[in-house]
Amino acid sequence: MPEPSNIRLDKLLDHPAVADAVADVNLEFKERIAYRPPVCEAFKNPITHLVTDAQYQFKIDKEAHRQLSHIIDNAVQRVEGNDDGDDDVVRRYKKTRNIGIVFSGGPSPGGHNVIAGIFDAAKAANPQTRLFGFLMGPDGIIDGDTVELTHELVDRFRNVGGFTMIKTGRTKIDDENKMSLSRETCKNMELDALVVVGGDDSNTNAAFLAQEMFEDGIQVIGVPKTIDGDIQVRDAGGKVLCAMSFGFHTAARAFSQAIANLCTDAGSDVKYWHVCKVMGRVASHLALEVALQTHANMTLIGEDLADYMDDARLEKAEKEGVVDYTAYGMTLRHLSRVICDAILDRAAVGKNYGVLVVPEGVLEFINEIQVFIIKLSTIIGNFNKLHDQDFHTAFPTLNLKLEYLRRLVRGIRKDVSYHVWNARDDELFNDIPSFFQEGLLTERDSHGNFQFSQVETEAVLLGLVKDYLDLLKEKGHYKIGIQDVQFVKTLQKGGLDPELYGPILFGNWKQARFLMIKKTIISKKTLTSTLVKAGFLSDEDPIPAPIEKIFEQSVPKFKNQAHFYGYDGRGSNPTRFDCIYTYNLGRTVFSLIANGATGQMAAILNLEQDFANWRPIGIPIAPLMHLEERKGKLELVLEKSIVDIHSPAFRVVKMFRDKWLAANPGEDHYRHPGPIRFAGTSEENRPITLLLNAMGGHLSTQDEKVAESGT
Ligand code: FBP
Repeated sequence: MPEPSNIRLDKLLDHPAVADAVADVNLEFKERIAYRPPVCEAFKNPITHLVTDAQYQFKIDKEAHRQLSHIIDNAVQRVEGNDDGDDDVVRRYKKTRNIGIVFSGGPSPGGHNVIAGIFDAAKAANPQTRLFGFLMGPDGIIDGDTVELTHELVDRFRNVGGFTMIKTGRTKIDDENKMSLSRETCKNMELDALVVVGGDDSNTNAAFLAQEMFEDGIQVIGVPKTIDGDIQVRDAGGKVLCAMSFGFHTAARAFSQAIANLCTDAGSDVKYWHVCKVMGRVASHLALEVALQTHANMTLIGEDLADYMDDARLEKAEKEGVVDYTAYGMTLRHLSRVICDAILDRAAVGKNYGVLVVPEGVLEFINEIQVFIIKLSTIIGNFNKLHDQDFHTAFPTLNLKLEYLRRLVRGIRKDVSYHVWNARDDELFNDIPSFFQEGLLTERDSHGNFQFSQVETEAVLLGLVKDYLDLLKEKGHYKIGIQDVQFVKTLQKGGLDPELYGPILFGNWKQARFLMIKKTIISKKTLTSTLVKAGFLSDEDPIPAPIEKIFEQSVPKFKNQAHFYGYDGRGSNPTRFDCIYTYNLGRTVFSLIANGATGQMAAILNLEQDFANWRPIGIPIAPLMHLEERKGKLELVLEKSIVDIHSPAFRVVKMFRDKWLAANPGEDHYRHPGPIRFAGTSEENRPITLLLNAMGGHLSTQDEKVAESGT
């Protein structure tokens, strides 16, 4: 190899190593796009047919009957291979079609494989069939912005993350104008079918589009997408139809890898608490999976916090014969105390570090925040109704707004809102950092729609945690435990007798491996006076160096690092599980289209089992819809699925909480799921929540005991 100084620039650029480095594709990428996921048994036949599966029943909403009459009677359909279709069936299956596909909402790893699956199945059935991608999400349908999906285009994105092929957008087709523009686009393009790849709202949209275009003969099929994992479908009897939306596994694995690395770092330099907010707009599914994947020291689960009951308050209320609604659900302040307890418990055994996982949507489950939103909207609404000036003009600064709220507590009876805001509200509200108070006080609609995702949740919590830790430190409760052997060594090295000093300094001398400096010793001054009182020192003497050293080691400095895991994991290349899942979802979509279905959502049964047992199905969307309040109106929507606190996955996490907190002298229990590897066998793994929840039912008390003992 020539000396670096002798390489001419043109030669340097020709060098294979340089060419590799500057190429946009690397080996892993090449392997990805060359990979062809296996297909479910049904797709090995040249054509498929649909078989209605009557074992699945739904409790149908009257309004869904009224608004979605064309598709409400749809049933669950199994996609099966068809060997002996007559000519007519084959002709219908293989007819030339135009199919449009749209991505809707946030990107979710595997979306490109949905397209690839539809594309391969459609082209295999009939090479003349044309597929179109709507650009930039539903706006592409409304505006008629499309790109034809060619072999060349599809092949560039196989098994690759993101939605870069056709992009995505969050527009909802939620009014008559947008609906009729969309219908016009589909008609003008002579589409046979429209495929909506999206979350709960997008699949709701898919149902309405299916209804709208039923008489035009345009079929609409939905695909369950979202990293949040909150599309999980069961029938009325609880039988699972869709266990997990696609992309969840990849995002959870990406977050988990990064968080597991932080666990290693935290346990190495032992000085930071890492606070990791993980995406999931509302539901805490991703945080739960991260807990299972990483065994981080503490993971908050919003749904669990909402379930909290303050027994002391309930008891008091019962004695007084009143109902205390504030006893249900956890307050922010209480939550910060729970976090502080964990920090204190670890500090007591010398671990002034750790990893805390916070779900993005946690505030959604804090009762008092919901109550604030409603109360403040009412107060602002009342003010605006009664005065010439609007609330925000009358009180332009946060201080003025807060002062107005305080006046309400003092009871300005002429203001109709005086009974809405009480002293407890004021007290809790004053606990909240000012930027969050400001956020809560900004104008919103009468039902208080609030953008939780825009709030720095971790900052809100950390602010409260730090304040309380300071208080605990002042009171002498927050200290770092000192290992007994270390104390003995330090004192002996400095020529002092540990047996003499131990009982003076520590509250638990000889009782534990980690010694806690007495609560009354909170400063060098109090340390000196303790030693003076014990007769070990006179007022003028300096504190002996070894004692001072031990004291300093016992003084906690809470240092934290905040992280947000969201967009990065959402943009990750899919795990092998998501590659295979999404490709087969795409094949399922085409089978549903080719067999004339509409208003169905593609899904795969038995995702938790071996691939050989995966079964493609169509789930009717309309029977799943129910009425929910949205922007002040009752609307038919597909229900979001939040974490079930009785599910095996949550129960396991709950049982292992203490073990993973590791507030004892032993090791931490961090788990390293490793990177998302495309090759090898580890990527055959499925989401752990999926595996656990497939066990169904509840764990027996015996199981819980076994788990708690960690054996
Ligand atoms: P979808 O429900 O559309 O899949 O999006 C989910 C999500 O990734 C949430 O986890 C997150 O809160 C939100 O999108 C972020 O939205 P945006 O991309 O608009 O910032």
